Amino acid sequence: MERKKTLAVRPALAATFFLAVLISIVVWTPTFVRAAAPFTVSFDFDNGTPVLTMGKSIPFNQTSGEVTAYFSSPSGPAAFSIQSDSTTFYKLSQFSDKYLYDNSPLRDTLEIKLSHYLNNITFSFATIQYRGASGDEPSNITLTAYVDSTATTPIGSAKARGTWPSGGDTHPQGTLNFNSGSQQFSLVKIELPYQGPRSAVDFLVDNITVTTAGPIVDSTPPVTTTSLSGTLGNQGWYTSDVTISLSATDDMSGVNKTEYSFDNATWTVYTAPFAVTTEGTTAVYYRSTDNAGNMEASNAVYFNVDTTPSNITDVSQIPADNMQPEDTVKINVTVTDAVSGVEWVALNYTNGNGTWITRNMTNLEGNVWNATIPSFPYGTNVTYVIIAEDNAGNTITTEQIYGYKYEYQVVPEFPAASILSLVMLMVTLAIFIANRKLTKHSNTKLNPF
Ligand SMILES: [Ca+2]
Ligand SMILES: [Ca+2]
Ligand SMILES: [Ca+2]
Ligand SMILES: [Ca+2]
Repeated sequence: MERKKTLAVRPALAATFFLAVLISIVVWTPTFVRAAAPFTVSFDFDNGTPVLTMGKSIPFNQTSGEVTAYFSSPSGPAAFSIQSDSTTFYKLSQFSDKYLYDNSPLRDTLEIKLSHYLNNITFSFATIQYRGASGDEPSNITLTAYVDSTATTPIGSAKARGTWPSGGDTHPQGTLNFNSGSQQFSLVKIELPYQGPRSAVDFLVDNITVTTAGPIVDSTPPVTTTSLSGTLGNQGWYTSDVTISLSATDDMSGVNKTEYSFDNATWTVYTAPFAVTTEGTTAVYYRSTDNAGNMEASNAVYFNVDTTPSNITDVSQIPADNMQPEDTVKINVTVTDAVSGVEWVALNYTNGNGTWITRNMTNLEGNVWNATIPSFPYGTNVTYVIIAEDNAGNTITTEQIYGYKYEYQVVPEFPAASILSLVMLMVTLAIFIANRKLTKHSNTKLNPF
């Protein structure tokens, strides 16, 4: 019977649902005040500011003394509202008049954000369940504490179960206490985890007493870490721009700022990842300062960037032209790389049969590299390109630089010049023979006697 009456309260609560959704859009931001000395205040929903009317749904603020608590739930505004024994028809002697009642039949989480960092919280609770088979224990209610609403990992938790009612009370009631020791928290989540088919899904809280944490004694600077992103080539060189991300954590008071510098003298406040486009070796110095003013000693990360391939110039061949079938051809080139240096140079040639042959070039002296193309028969067309890779792994070919391949032809077996010489020789010989015949005939003619 009592439970039925409780359910009758809900339609009236639903009427305020829409308004409450609108209110919940106005985000209340805790100011995270640190008290000069610890003090204790209580929230009992009866005496705080503003006055909470019966039936009021979350979210709402309650201020008690210097501390403001903001009550909300991921389940939405219908999940919790202000009620008392006069509206629920329960009898709960551990509670003062008004309490915060979980009136949704789901498993609902109550979140309480506080304006101050705390290190202790105590509250009264009742779990809405009825004693069934003997040996059943009342359900455990749990509290999980977080540094603030951005924290994903709790600093700790506690659980407690009430005792079965006696003396006319209707539901199990108890008290839960959580003390965080030297740690601090400003957000708690209260819920009833599933504990079997007979476990409670609804609860009430009241008389929430909190103790603020004292001033923070923080003498440890934050710790900053870096992460680099870019295309990593060979031997630790990046072959692209490098983007640097910094992140920092602090043990107690929190990170106030992170800074970076390229000279360890002029500092810039870090707000977002930034790119370094300068080739060569770059040092990025970094440090962070916490809210207590502790500054981390500067650290540095060093990295190498080479985005430019080597330059290949002065390609020469010996002999320069008129290659004979017995000639090997020496190829000399000059290769330079101002940033990471030249790793290797190769000669790639073909005699036109479709197969390319690669020869490593030898570093003769300075920037001069050399390789030899073997001799080929009369009339062979030889095509070649030079390839160079720098120590970072950037490669380039002469064809990419200049837009063409180098080529030469071994002399044909009967070059035009030789044929011409032969023809001239034969013509000379013919003239000579003709002259000889003419001379002989004349002599005959001139000497008739
Ligand atoms: Ca109360
Ligand atoms: Ca519930
Ligand atoms: Ca610190
Ligand atoms: Ca280079």
